[in-house]
Parts: sequence; structure tokens; C-alpha cells
Amino acid sequence: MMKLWGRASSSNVMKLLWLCEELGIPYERIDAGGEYGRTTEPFYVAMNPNSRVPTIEEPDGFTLWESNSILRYLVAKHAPGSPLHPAAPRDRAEAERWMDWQLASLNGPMVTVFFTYVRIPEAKRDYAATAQARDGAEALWRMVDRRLEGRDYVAGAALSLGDIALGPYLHRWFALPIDRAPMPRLEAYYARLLARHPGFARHVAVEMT
Ligand SMILES: N[C@@H](CCC(=O)N[C@@H](CS)C(=O)NCC(=O)O)C(=O)O
Repeated sequence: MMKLWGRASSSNVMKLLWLCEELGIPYERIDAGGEYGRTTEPFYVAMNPNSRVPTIEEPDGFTLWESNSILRYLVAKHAPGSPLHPAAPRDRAEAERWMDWQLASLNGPMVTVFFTYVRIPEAKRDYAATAQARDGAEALWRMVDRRLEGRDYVAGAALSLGDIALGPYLHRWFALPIDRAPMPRLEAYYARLLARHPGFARHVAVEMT
């Protein structure tokens, strides 16, 4: 069975847990990262020189790190041609664009806001930087809100890896104690993921730690 290394509280591990549930992929999850450590130990660095979670380890010894690359690999292996990662070039690009955007654009401001309210002790919080990051994140979520006009999911009518990549930050956006401008399509999208996707509700829309 595939081993999935990484603590369940990590947004990047959550993506994989959600996908595994969508596709019924069996796995054994082993805690690593954060309070569990392990990521700088030689055996882990040999699998993942980036010393981050998640990492997957297949029974034949194949290993892979970078969560969005793992998402692509798992669909290619278990459900090739699935709407999660469509075969048609333009459909695939629509889904992948949001995966890249999550890493390149949304990640920075969302990590700042999340760490301020969840991981950094109150005395050490930089609320000015956080307010700026919140503003930046809100402008980015507005893009998604507009994108969802006439669409149930970011790539179109079906769930794709684009939605799975955005999912953990979408939950955090609504769960963090911050001001949020009304965005009716984004709110409906969050409710839709909760209602239609048990893997999102079980692994992603959980208490933030
Ligand atoms: N781009 C990487 C980022 C990986 C990453 O930064 N993971 C965080 C958790 S979300 C981590 O390993 N933090 C250190 C730790 O947990 O010890 C990916 O998507 O896999």
C-alpha cells in the first residue's frame, strides 16, 4: 500500500487525503512535519530533499514530493482521463492553471494570514503585515468569485485538481477570524464542496491547527 508521509493538519497533505477519498486510493498515512519532526532525518531527506510534507512512497520504493505533482501522478496512475485531470489539452490547462496559481499567487498571502491567527503566538503577531496579506488574499479570491460565474467548479462543470489545490485555502478563508467582503459565488462554491464531496468535509474543512 502507498505510504503518505505528512501530518493531517498540513494544507498540502489535505489535498492528497481529499483526492485519495475521491478516487478510493488506499494509503497508510504516517505523521511527519511540525511537532512530529522526521523531515530532516536522513531517511526522509533521501525521499524528499526539500524536507517538507507531503511525500508519498510506493511499495516498490518510488517516492514523490510536491503536493500538486503528487495529485497529477495519482490521477495519471489511478484514473487516467478522469475529469479531475482531463486529457483534452485545453480542459487540462484550465484545471492546471489554478494549481499553479495556488502555489504562485494565493500561497503567499494565505500562509501569512493563517500563520498569524493559528500558528504564531499572539505576542509575536505582525497584524500590519497580516492586514496587507488579507487585502491581497481578498483580491485573489475575488478573481475566483468572478471565475465561478456560470460554473460549479473552477475548471467548469466537474471537480478537477484545480479545486482540490484551492480547497484547503478556501476553507481557511472562511474559517479564519478575519473580515471578508461578500462573495456570493465563492460562498456557494464552498457550500457545494462541503455538500458534494465528503473527502473535502472530512479532511479539509476541519479545525485549523
Ligand atoms: N510546495 C510544497 C510545500 C510543502 C510545504 O511547505 N509543506 C509544509 C506543510 S503545509 C511543511 O512541510 N512545513 C514544515 C513542517 O510541517 O515541518 C508542496 O506543495 O508540497
